[in-house]
Amino acid sequence: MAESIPVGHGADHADHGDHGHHEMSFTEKYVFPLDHKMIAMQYMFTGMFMAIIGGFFAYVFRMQLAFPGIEVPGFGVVTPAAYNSLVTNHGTIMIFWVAMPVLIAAFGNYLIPLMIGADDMVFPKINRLSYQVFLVSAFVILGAFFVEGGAFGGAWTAYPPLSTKAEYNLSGLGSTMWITAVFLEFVAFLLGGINFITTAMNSRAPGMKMWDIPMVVWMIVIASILFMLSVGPLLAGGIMMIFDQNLGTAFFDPDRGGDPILWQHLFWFFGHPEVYVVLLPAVGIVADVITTFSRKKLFGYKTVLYTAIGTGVLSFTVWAHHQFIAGIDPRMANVFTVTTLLISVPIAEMLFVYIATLYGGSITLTTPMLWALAFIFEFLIGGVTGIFLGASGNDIFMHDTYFVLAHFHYTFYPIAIIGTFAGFTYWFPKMFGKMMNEGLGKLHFWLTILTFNGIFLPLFVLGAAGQHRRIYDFQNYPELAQPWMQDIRQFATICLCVMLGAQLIFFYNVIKSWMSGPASGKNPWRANTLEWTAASPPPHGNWPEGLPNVYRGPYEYSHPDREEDYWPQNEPA
Ligand code: HEM
Ligand SMILES: [Cu+2]
Repeated sequence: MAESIPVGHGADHADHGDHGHHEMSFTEKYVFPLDHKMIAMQYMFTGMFMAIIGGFFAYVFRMQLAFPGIEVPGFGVVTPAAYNSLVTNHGTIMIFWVAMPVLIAAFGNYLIPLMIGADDMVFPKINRLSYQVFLVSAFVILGAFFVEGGAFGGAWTAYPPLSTKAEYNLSGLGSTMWITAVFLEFVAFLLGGINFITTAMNSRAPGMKMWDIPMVVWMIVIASILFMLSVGPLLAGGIMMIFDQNLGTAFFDPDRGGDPILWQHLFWFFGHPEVYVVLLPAVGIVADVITTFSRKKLFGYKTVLYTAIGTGVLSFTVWAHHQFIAGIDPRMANVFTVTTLLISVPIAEMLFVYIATLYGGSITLTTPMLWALAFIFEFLIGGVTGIFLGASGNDIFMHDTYFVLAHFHYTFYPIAIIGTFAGFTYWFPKMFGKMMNEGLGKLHFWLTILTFNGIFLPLFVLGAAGQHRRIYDFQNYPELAQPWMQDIRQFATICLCVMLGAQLIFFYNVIKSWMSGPASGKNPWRANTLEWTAASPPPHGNWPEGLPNVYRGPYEYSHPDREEDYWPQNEPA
């Protein structure tokens, strides 16, 4: 069987003759594909579809916060229960059904074989299975909105006893569907991770050494390892939660001797590394984009790599910073304060490395480059505000306020949205063989970035003024119902509406460029990495004429001995 032997897949292809293949039916090609690029597209467009749903939920509950009690156009009046389940599923969907599938699965599937010079993943059938399990999980999470009691409303962190008792969360079946969906999604990513790691390690083109692997590939590999190492306890916790919900066990139920804090440990032991699981691929995308558009070598390639690994290891030691007010021993809180403040060092270092890469480069501000620069700038705000929250004494005041909410949106939004746009606009010519429209791309960029800051910067202020998260109607709290506060809420919501509207420009640009954009050729950005040596879009098998050889690292831009300012990895010296 081809997929059990790493090198076998290529041989398998040769058997088909000169890639004429048998004509694949529509179902074989688009519904149950084995080609890594098609699976990548499935993940990409499912993720984008889920982003629209997650964004729509944000629109509905932000309308409720800005104009309490109104009939939200396109939704209706938001009840308190609906508010809770919209917030819960917004968070859950954005992390597990948008950030994960797009950044890891879509970019990982698309880029890993193409950037290491392989014709496909090592295990194409596991790859296909991964997407199928993922798709089922998406149906389960969305299906919960249609069952009796509605979708789960106990927050994306699902703390017991709220999450385990139907009489508290009011959504018996919905809460079981929520945890089942998350469980299935984890299974899908375990299956995907096996492929990413083995393919990157075993199927590299001849001549490609460890240090010749492009950064985005490394980052997806490290992220997959982090995911695998952290998810086990939460999978166990998920089963325990399903038992508590349905079979009368009491792992987490304090009334009957269970321990609700146990869940918090299991959740955050996974939950904090999860931030790095989605962060690292975005960091990798940014590395590849900024080197191309500053025509410079990545400053400190190995430094970035070791830093990423070090950050990954450290990320297993910070989880209890989410539990500073959960009654943990203050001495223990000190330990977690120290580890948390420590982890900001490598992250800051990575950003410095990027700034050093840009320094003195000949920078062109293309749309992907603007996104990459915005990532550096906006993520910096997320990182710096995290330091406030990592200090346990301060977090006693800040915990569960909108300061926290603004902080983590300044990390997740750059990761999931900005990072994705950087990668998507950069590799669009490869994926579809067409150039995107730069004017529309820039308009979309500026509208999205300005409104993003318009939404979330003011929320730091509200948070510092004591505004709590997960509140349905602030008019019930006189100290939070002051007119200036309501003005800020309305401003944030209006910015959100403009931002969501601006996404139409993006989808219009994608469809129009795909249909009638100028042809891109193989290497429109004059970049070094191997994917740019394949046809655009690459055919099944990627290089039917024969796989490339590699002679050097991925970032040899502006080499003094060369006339051209780039030096493709596959070009003999
Ligand atoms: C599209 C713009 C977005 C807006 C306007 C927005 C707004 C919000 C607001 C206001 C809340 C809290 C509501 C409450 O506590 O009552 C929230 C929660 C959350 N958001 Fe977003 N968000 C956006 C995008 C994202 C993205 C891209 C991610 C992650 C990739 C994300 C992840 C989360 C998470 C994890 C929660 C916590 C949910 C919970 O408390 O259970 N959001 N969002
Ligand atoms: Cu954390």
